[in-house]
Amino acid sequence: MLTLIGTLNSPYTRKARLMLLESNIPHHFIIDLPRDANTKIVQYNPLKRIPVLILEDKTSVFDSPVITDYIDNISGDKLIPKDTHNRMLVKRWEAIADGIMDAAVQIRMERDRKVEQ
Ligand SMILES: N[C@@H](CCC(=O)N[C@@H](CS)C(=O)NCC(=O)O)C(=O)O
Repeated sequence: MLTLIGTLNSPYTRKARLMLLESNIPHHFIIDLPRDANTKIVQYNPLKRIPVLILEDKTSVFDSPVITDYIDNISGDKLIPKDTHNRMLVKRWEAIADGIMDAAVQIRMERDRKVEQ
C-alpha cells in the first residue's frame, strides 16, 4: 500500500491527500514534522520537505506536482485531463496554487520568527 508522509497543516500535503482520497486510493498517512529533531524525512527526500509518497517498492516520490501526477496516473487519469492542452491548463492552475502556497507559507514562517532573528 502507498504511504503518504506529511503534516496536517501543510497545504502541499493536503493537496496530495485530497488527490488520494478523491481517487479512492488506499493509503497510510504518517505525520512527520520536518523540523522535529527526530524527523525521518531526509531519508526519503534529500530536500527534507513534505509531502513524500512512498511506493510499495519503497521508491520515494516528492515534490507535490510529481506526487499529484503519479496519483492521477495510477488512478487512470481521473482528475487531470490526458490531452496535452487541457493537461497543461490544469497543471498551470496547480502551479499558480503552489505559488500562492509558497508565499503564504513564507509569510507564516516570517511572522513566527523571533524579533532578534
Ligand atoms: N515544492 C514543494 C514544497 C513543499 C514544502 O515546502 N513543504 C514544507 C511544509 S508546508 C516543508 O516541508 N518545509 C520544510 C520545513 O518546514 O523545514 C512541494 O510542492 O511539495
